[in-house]
Amino acid sequence: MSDRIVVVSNRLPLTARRSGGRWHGERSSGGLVAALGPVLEQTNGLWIGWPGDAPSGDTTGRTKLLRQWERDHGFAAVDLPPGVGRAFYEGYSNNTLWPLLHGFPSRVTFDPETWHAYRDANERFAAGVIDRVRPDDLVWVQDYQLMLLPGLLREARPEVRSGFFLHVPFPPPEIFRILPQREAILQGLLGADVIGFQTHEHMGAFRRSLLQILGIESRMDQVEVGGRVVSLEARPIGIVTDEWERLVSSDAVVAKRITDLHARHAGRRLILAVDRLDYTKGIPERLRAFRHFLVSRPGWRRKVTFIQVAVPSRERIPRYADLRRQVSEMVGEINGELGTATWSPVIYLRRSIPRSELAALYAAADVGWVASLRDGMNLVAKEYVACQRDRAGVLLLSELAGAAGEMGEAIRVNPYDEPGSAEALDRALSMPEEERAERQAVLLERVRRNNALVWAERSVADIARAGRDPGQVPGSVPVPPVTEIRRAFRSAARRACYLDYDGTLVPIAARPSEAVPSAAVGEVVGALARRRNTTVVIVSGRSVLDLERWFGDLKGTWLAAEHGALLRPPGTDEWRPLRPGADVEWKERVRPVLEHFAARAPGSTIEEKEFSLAWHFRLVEPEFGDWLANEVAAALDQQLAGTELAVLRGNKIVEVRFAWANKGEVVAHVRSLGETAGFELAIGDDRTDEDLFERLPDDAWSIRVGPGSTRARYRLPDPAAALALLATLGVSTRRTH
Ligand code: ADQ
Repeated sequence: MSDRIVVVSNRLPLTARRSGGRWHGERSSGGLVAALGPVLEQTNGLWIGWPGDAPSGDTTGRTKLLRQWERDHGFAAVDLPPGVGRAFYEGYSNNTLWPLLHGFPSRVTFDPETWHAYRDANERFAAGVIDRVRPDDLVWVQDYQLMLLPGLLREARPEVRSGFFLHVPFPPPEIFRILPQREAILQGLLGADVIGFQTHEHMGAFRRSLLQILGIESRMDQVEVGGRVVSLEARPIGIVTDEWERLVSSDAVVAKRITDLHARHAGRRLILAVDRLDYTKGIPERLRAFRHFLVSRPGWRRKVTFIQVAVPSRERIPRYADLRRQVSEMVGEINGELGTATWSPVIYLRRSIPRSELAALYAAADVGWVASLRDGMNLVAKEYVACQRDRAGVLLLSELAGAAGEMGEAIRVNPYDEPGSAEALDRALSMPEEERAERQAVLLERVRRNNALVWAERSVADIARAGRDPGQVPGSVPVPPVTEIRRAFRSAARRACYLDYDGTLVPIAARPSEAVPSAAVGEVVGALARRRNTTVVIVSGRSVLDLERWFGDLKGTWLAAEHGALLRPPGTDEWRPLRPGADVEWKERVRPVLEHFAARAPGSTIEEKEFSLAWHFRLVEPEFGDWLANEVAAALDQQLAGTELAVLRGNKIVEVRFAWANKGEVVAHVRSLGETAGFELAIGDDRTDEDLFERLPDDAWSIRVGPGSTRARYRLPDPAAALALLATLGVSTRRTH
């Protein structure tokens, strides 16, 4: 990894503080710092962020300290005026975006003032980056406070590669679209080359918002905007597992604390919850479920203790202050109602505790309980598993946390289901050791493997790749040099042109039957075929019937139907299969599968050709169509494994056909019949045309029409441009042959 990494986050990992008249930096020890530290060090990187409020009065010492940080540690500070900082952070970030992104629309506050502050703050962060960034740097922007930054950076420095990672969830479009600034936020994100999410679910929700709000269609893992490709990645964040394991296995302070905890709670099972005091974490819900557990299962009373550790957070926001009061009251209620003189059901620690204390609690607890109502990932779940090591406690994990997708061996709970959660707790406490050990071993292995360092390295590699692979970026495939192509065409003794039909000679239409060639197409192709020593091959996925109808009269051209399964050589009326004697009995097995899916997607149709079956879903709602298409492809892939058939995803189509029926084979066949042409040209618009490009020599004129990754050397925007190019070749200014 040699490119310099520039991380941008709301907070710097150091906060400037004054004590005893002197300024000093206080380090925060979050997981992000630990994960990014190594990547930044390796590349001599920079971290740009806010260093904490500057109190009024003399701040010369502070300014000096910040300068020194940048020089010595690569920590560059972006200051925010107090009014802006507060409206940006507490206002728009935490009172608008946080509840919205977590899917709590009723908690969202809309205030145009805070939006201005958000934009202002993002501009200040952007300026901090723009001042320092070099063309080869990789900029990596963190989280929801900086969603406009990628767009601002793209405007000012389009050459710089950048990524964005969203630590929190992305909500379904029905929720996201209530945000008055929804377009600006989406556009801001699309300024990045890579947008990373914690889970596929969040990524899917983002894609649906792009479609419903901006009308931008995306593919599974990429979006094309303004001639650029933005990659989408699901990259679940991890923890620095080694550090937690080391604390538990070889730190004397931690070992002592664990012994103390066991002694203090001898004869009782410990249940542990650790959260920021935030309404998304389901703290009251879990307390209610715990109370339900004790009330409905009195046998467990005095045999369990529930330790709730909660670090206060965002306390200047009223809703958070309310939550703090509510939790304190609930704890008091439960202890008052169910406790005894020698037993408190709930122990409540409302403060930030040192890592060694946290590690000891994780290690000593029999059950780790995560009850998030919504959570991007939830690192506590992973920290608990890491600290349990071989001890095999049980993790109760909310199915609404991102971590649930990765931690299937935990006991999943719906945090809103009070009796269900109580029952799950009972199950966790009663689980036989063998089963606990089995689940823990698998979880631990995965937490170790998908750790924070791997997350950081993969994410940085995603950004490094952006803009480097010419096949991925439409803008980087040049337009064809028309004059040069004409010259090459004229000077060659023999020429061959392979032309795709749909999307290349005619625009894609809503229904295949509507994509009828205009008179111009016939004229251009006819003129080209009339040039001497010029072989023209129309290579299409269409049926014999369609090609006959539209090009039957062009006796001088080759026609290749069904991707080359059937060929009509020039000067004949006769169609021949590329492989005679192929058996199509398989269609009887595949048709019912396609019919099953077609019935679920009104507007989709099944097309039967001589050697293939296809399911078209252009008229189906795109998101649903793509999702079903994945299912069809997966179902058929399995069914057809080991046969000579292939399942292909084209443009709004899933097709089953013989693996040998591909356009590359047509090139091979035509080339095998005659002298090699000195001029070879191929034009096509989709995946199936890539087979054409691949089979031709490197110096052939290969042209992709429209967007999408390609191995073609050149790109034209649309069929009209392709037709114009072919027209100039068909016209002979001087009859040289
Ligand atoms: P958070 O909402 O902060 O993070 P989480 O992932 O659980 O949620 O991380 C909390 C961190 O704070 C943990 O590392 C934990 O050890 C620590 N912590 C909690 N209580 C503490 C206490 N009392 N004392 C000391 N430390 C304490 C956001 C998203 C998450 C996402 C992370 C990382 O909301 O969904 O997992 O970012 O991407």
